[in-house]
Amino acid sequence: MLNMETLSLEQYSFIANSFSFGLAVMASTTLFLWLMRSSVAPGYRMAVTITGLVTAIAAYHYLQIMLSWDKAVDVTTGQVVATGEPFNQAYRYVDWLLTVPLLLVELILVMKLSQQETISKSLKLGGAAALMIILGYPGEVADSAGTRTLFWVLSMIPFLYILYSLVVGLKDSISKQPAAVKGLIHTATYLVIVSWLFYPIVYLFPLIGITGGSAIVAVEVGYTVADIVAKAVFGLVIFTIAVRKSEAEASK
Ligand code: RET
Repeated sequence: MLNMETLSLEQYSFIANSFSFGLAVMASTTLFLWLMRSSVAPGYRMAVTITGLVTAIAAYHYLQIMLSWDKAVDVTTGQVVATGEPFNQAYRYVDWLLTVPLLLVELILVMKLSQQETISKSLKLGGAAALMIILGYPGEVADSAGTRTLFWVLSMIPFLYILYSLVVGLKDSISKQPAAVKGLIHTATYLVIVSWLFYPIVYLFPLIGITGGSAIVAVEVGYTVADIVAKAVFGLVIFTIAVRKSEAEASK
């Protein structure tokens, strides 16, 4: 459980503001994606719908995270006083459990592989992603550095498998993509790799000498920034790929 009283009032508000920003980004990206869905060819609408679903699920969880953050302390005295109600970090992990496999499916769908390949890649990568999140949670809520480290190591195993599959396994598929989108699919794949690398690094902050309120700021703001890049920015790249591929197919 986080010790909320290690936060200064400024740190507490900074985190609250970053959650609020996260909610605004996720909700508006959802609206944009769903409203623009008909501007892509029917074959890509599923990918765009799922992209919007990811940001919608995230918007809901950011709202819950904000409410839980608000309830965990009382600031009416001008200081951060814990109310005794714990800040619920499970919302973040439940959000990831749902959205991370969907993000991978999105990337696979936009490549339009054979049905068999789509299903087998989605199951393998989606399953590994779920395992990675489940193994991370016990460490996130643990008070001891040893437990945090142990679950980091365990969660890194499926994580590295996913990265390896993306870099090596999808390279083949990328080379078969039309020229107009090869670059963008490349960008999407590397955006996944770079933005996802953020998470295990943010998780390590409390273990590498950042303490007290600063550790809470580093972790909460760090995950929020990573979520915005991995879901909203990535979603818009997927949408652009779908638009370009639709145009390329229409002019054939
Ligand atoms: C954890 C635990 C420590 C080790 C690793 C982790 C990886 C988390 C990742 C999360 C990605 C989340 C995304 C959310 C957006 O939708 C669980 C922090 C490897 C990669 C992309």
